[in-house]
Amino acid sequence: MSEYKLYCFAQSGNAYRAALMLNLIGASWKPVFVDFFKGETRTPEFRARINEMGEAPVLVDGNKTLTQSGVILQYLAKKSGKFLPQGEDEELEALRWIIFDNQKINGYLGPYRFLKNWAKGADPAIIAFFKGRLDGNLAVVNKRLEGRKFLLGDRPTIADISMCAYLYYPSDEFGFDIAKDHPAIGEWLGRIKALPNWAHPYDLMPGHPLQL
Ligand SMILES: N[C@@H](CCC(=O)N[C@@H](CS)C(=O)NCC(=O)O)C(=O)O
Repeated sequence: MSEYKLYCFAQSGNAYRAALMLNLIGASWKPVFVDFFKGETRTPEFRARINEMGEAPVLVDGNKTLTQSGVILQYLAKKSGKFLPQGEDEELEALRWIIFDNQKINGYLGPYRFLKNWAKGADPAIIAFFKGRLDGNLAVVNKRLEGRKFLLGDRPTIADISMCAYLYYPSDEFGFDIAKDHPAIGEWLGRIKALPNWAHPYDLMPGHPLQL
């Protein structure tokens, strides 16, 4: 029997953070498909039984149920001892980048990609607004990675696993090539991809290709 269950779906970069972490630490886990595109996260059943916040990912470890990818990453890092920031300064630094990622990078990339690919009648002005914010925020991360192997230094941590959430999805889903426009991000993505047990989100989680 698998040690962990992860509620997730292939198109979710937020869920990919948890799925990738489980793979990278060599955990035994199985995905539970969340039918996000049919509105499952908004049903009263999902909110009552799985996550009151109405979101994936959700990690189940025995009697413990955790949500918010940042919390899940922290939990798995502490439990496995892998990708764990060392000492208070690194812990705070990792948290700083995880919050910046949640709000300013993947917090924009997720809705931007959703509006561009799947929302019907999305206002182009909103998509353009997100793209403008993304260009500036990705430049911040690119600058941080110039001369550094990973966000905190020479070693990959949960800050990197959080930050890469949406960045491996195909560039045609974004309409621009993040790795090409931001070369230090491109090289860093290559370093994460080279870690043992790395897998692409579309290979790791159920629901690809999408059937609408
Ligand atoms: N900050 C959360 C974000 C989770 C999130 O927004 N998940 C999306 C899927 S990518 C979701 O489930 N949205 C549900 C909805 O909008 O109904 C995390 O990092 O776990």
